[in-house]
Amino acid sequence: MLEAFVSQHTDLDIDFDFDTYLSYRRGRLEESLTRYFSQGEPALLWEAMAYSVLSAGKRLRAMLVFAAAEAVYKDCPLKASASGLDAIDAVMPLAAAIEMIHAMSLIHDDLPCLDNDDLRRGKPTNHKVYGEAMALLAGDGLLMLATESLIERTDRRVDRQNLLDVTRAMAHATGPSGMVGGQVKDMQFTGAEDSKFDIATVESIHAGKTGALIRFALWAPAKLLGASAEKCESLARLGEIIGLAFQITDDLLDVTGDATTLGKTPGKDEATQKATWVRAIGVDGARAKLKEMEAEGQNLIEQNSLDNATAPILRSLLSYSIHRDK
Ligand code: GRG
Repeated sequence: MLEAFVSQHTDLDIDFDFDTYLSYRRGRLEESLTRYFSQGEPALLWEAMAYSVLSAGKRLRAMLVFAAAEAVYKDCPLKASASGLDAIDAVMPLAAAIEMIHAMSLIHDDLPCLDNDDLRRGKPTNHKVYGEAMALLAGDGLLMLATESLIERTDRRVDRQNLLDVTRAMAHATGPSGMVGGQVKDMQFTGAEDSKFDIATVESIHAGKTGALIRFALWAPAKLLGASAEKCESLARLGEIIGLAFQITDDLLDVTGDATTLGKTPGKDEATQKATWVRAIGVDGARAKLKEMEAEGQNLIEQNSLDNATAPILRSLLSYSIHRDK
């Protein structure tokens, strides 16, 4: 079965097993990331960057990149021109860049000046191992390396204008209109009484803080491979749904999860009075909202024929982002 994935990334006419699919795709990502982080100077900075980026999380964002690439590749110009470029190879630097940005955001989020967390992915947080100053700089290093390596490592057969558009969109999703802006709103509403925020506030915090990068992870591979504007847009909309559903699940897990499974400290949202979905609409309300989002996502995938009938990768990733225990 794995051999079939190796030879036919886009035409999955084999029995689809989601766990096998995830483990194979994660394996390829880890191989590339390990290669990217095998050396560098100053050594301690590279060690601190590698500590976080190679410490395996769920790799959801990278999995979304691969799934979107597979969804569009058979109809896109690169495939049509028979360039010989494999869909996964074409988007690997993009998947790695997104994982670097995600890792940097976790390092900074865990710092004492923000969430002040000791545990991440089941290990001591970056600043607990390397100190605050090095953790700050490891985050800065990862942020810039993400851009540098995306531009440098993307195969020359990928259209340069598409690469430029994707690089610009990556900065947009990460910066003040995306992740950084969402984090600032999150800070501004932390500690607020329930009556001081509503669903629209929570949605806007999370659309920036978590949603922007997840939306980008589904839109960018389609853009990079030269897919139609309609395909890019429907994948972006799916990204918004998955981003929102993922964050609602995160808020629920903070209430219902345990530290060992989560690999991070639960109960922090309540302790710090964060503006979460659970505080806005309660546990039952959040679960009902998740059901709605899942149905909307499944419809979107079906109506836009985003999944191959024999390999429901996007449908499985949507469910995975909702029905997870960590
Ligand atoms: C981008 C310059 C710059 C600064 C970052 C700190 C900050 C500003 C933003 C915080 C972003 C953040 C940490 C959002 C939370 C997203 C979230 C739910 C993270 C957990 O993601 P998972 O569950 O983690 O995918 P794993 O460990 O599985 O990868």
